[in-house]
Amino acid sequence: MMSFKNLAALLAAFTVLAAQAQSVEVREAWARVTVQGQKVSGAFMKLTAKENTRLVGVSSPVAGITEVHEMKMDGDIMRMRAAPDVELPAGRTVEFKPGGYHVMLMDLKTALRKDSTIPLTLVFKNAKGVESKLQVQLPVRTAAPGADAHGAGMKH
Ligand SMILES: [Cu+2]
Repeated sequence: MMSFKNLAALLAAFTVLAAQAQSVEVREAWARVTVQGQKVSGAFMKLTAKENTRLVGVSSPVAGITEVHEMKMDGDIMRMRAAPDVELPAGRTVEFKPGGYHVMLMDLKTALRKDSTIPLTLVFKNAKGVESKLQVQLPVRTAAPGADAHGAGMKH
């Protein structure tokens, strides 16, 4: 028979787990609309972690392959590479935006239609190595305001 003290400890542990799941705030998330036949799109958002955290995985049922990519200037050439591990320092907002970090949705199984939403699962790892998952619903939009360095013509 479980003692009251053990039960209290167990409940406290659950509370900690629940809090960890909420430890990264996702704001202004959106995915880019696709045109007929387009198999690749991008998703963008702002991530703010309460404690030092890393984004170690992304997945979405709408895409065969989902990866985090980073675009960076290499001299005067813009290069894109996979970023399997993105640092989210405590309290600092990391922006995923066209021309920087972005979630690449490849081998799309369905068109991303304007005003629909798509699910995206983010996998985080905290400083202790504990993983947590967060599922977000991204509205599908035509574009964010401002420059667009990662449009439909982008080759991967
Ligand atoms: Cu990309």
